[in-house]
Amino acid sequence: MLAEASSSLFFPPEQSTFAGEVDGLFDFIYYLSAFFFVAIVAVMVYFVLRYHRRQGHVEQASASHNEVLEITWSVIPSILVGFIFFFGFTKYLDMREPPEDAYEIVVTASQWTWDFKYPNGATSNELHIPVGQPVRFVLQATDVLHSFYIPAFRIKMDCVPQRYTSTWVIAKDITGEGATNETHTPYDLFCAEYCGKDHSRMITKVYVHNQADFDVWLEAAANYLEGIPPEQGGEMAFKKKGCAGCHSVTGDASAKFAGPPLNGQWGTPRNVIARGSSSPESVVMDENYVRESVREPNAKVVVGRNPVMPMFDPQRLKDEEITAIIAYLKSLK
Ligand code: HEC
Ligand SMILES: [Cu+2]
Repeated sequence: MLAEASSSLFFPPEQSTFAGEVDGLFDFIYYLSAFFFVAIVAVMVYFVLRYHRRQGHVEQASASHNEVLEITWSVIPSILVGFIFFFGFTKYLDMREPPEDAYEIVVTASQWTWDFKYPNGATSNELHIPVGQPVRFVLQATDVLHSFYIPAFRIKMDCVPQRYTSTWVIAKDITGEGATNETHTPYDLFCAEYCGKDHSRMITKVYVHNQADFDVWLEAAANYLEGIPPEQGGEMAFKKKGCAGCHSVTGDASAKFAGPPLNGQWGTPRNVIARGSSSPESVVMDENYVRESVREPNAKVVVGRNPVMPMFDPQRLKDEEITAIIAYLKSLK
């Protein structure tokens, strides 16, 4: 589609320092298999035609042994397989061991969003990294298995509940605005482990910046609520924290949104069942109701709705962010 950096027959452009080696090994295995497939089928077809049973033909005793042939078909494949193992294993070790000075980003996967946390406290749900520098990802999952997969970088690693995994990468080129090479649109980041209903929507983008732009982005991301009106900051928080993945703000109640639309709801009453109670009561959507919906989503659940709203603790969503989101929800007609 685009004029690419080197790209292989099967994969997007190679955008990490690993990518060329991964593709090289993949191509080697692929073409080797293709070669043997064609060669074996061709010989087989030839033998079937040449030696099929004919009228009046007398069978010969089958040769029990042929040393030259046996050694040949043992040694050549052993060398090939040995090469594949050696190359694959050493590259695998490289991909497991980040340099010590790698920049570290904590990745949290949860149904069905990605959350990236940077050393200065900034968070985002699109991934931003500096170019040409080792970046280590520490991966975790809050609910079920997910898998962190960036095809352009050729890295993939499971995110496992109750434990940390990691992977790392060096990105080769910058993306998007300010890119010296216009062909690099932001890369895709997928969840590659089936993780429930909206697994296929657990997709985000990867932006690669030069160091100066990255520093600017990082600073702004850490203090993104400062110096802008609360409802505007609230809108950013709503998107950054993944609320927008489940709640529409246009009244769209279609199945792609797991939660109810949140526009036009401010100040309106709803019937809820409080935890531990069996009879419904009426509450209006006010500041405390929103705060409680986020911090303790199961405290009150609207009658007839599934209690699947995830809990956002102060680590994941700061108090200032809730305050800003409240201002945003008030502004939504
Ligand atoms: C995984 C999907 C999901 C995400 C992410 C999510 N919610 Fe929800 N939310 C729901 C569901 C489902 C409900 C309805 C169940 C209930 O009332 O507890 C809900 C209910 C709510 C309610 C009460 C709505 C009402 O009409 O009473 C509010 C307010 C709310 N969410 C705000 C948020 C905010 C703010 C965020 C982001 C910080 C967020 N939600 C993230 C799924 C989600
Ligand atoms: Cu997933």
